[in-house]
Amino acid sequence: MRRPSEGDTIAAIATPFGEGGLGVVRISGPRALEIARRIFRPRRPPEELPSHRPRYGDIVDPRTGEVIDEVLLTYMRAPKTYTREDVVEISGHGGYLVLERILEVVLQQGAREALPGEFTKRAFLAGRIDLAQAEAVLDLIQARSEEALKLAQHQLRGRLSEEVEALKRRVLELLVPVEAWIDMPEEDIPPPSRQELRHGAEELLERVEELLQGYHQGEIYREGVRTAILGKANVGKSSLFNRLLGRPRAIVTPLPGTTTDVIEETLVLAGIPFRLMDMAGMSSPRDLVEEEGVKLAREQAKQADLLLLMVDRSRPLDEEDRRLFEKVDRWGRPTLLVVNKIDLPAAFSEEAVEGPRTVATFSISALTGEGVKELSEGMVEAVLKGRVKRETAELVPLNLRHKRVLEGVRASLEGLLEGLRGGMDWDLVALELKNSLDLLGEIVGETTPEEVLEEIFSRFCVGK
Ligand SMILES: Nc1nc2c(ncn2[C@@H]2O[C@H](COP(=O)(O)OP(=O)(O)OP(=O)(O)O)[C@@H](O)[C@H]2O)c(=O)[nH]1
Ligand SMILES: [Mg+2]
Repeated sequence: MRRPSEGDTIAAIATPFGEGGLGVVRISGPRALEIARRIFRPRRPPEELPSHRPRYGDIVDPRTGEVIDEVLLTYMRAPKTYTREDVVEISGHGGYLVLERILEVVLQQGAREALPGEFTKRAFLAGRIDLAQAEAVLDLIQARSEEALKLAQHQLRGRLSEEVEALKRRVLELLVPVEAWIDMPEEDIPPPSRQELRHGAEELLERVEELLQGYHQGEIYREGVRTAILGKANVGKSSLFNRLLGRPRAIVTPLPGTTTDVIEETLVLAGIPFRLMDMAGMSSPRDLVEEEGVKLAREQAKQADLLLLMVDRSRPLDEEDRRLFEKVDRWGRPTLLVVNKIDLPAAFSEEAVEGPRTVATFSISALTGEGVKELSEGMVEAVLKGRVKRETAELVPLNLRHKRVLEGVRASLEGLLEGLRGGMDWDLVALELKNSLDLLGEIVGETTPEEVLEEIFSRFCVGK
């Protein structure tokens, strides 16, 4: 068990800012009940606040006797609460301003305003949830799409934690005989088998690799697929951008050089968030603004997860198109070739295009919408085939922190395997195994340094 968090009583508005019909003020800590008694007047007797049962009544400012709001108040006695401390939740009806008034009287009665993530941090410190689960709460709050939500819920249920516990058990199984051999040389025990150790370490390494592969997949759902629409000026990039979004977000004109900045919007297709970017045409810039625009477009495109490379079929391909193809080849990003303006007479045929190495070609008209549905299906497919498997249930979601820690475990296991081949000292073998064990502990928060904890919990919003 970790140390319980003792000390002060915290409070915050737990529901998001805005015009919700209902809102919650949450109090946690040793003085929660006392504060509730002072500010709450039940509509009907008795006066007591039984645990885990909502009571109907009014919040009253004890200094003035003014009734602030009609509420449901629930007192929950420790330890069966989110934070494992005494918790009071007040559901008000009167909108955000009234919630702020309720919070104000709660603070006047001796609570302190909670820091972002402080409730969840207390839950973690009390051992109610582990760190991977706390992070899942965070992801849940920030989830951008349904799939991301599913992943986060999965993690909340402890999927990653289970995996990590299993890995730790296996490291321990390897470590125990080594430790025994080191610590009790006078006993009559046989030395550990290097062969078995090697097998064990190889198996572990394999599992760690598998987990690390899950990172990309989780990341795609969490962060979205950065998708850049790329092409010469005037080929119809902004028209496609608007068409995919289903609204006129970017300016479209017959003049080349219309778009100069990068415009980004999120588009969710089949549960995958695409961060769609419209940008300046990659043509010779005519002035400083266009020059900067082209530079920006190139930087974005280089880093994109997916490129939609667009050409205009109503005009012959030229030097600028070809130069762009070469660039795209060099960047090596997954690319869909989009042949636009097929409603106009063709100046070349798609088959004849010596394009860059592309995943697939799509012929569309951004003007009429023809072929755009197929293109969006192609975008989904490119992501699913290339990087994401659909069976999210099988996926163990990782965030960047988990990934870094697991990479540390991988390095440690690789070092161990190399050492075992070279006749490494038993002391060092034990050290590498212990190192892996410590690192694994970091994921669930047993050995996580205080700064890392601070950083994680500070990303929460207040009230969680
Ligand atoms: N006939 C036809 N015209 C199109 C199509 N797509 C775009 N256009 C027209 O082509 C012109 C340029 O379209 P934009 O969407 O602004 O092109 P862009 O690639 O964003 O241009 P820049 O921002 O200048 O690089 C506009 O007049 C559009 O109406 C299409 O599929 N068919
Ligand atoms: Mg444009």
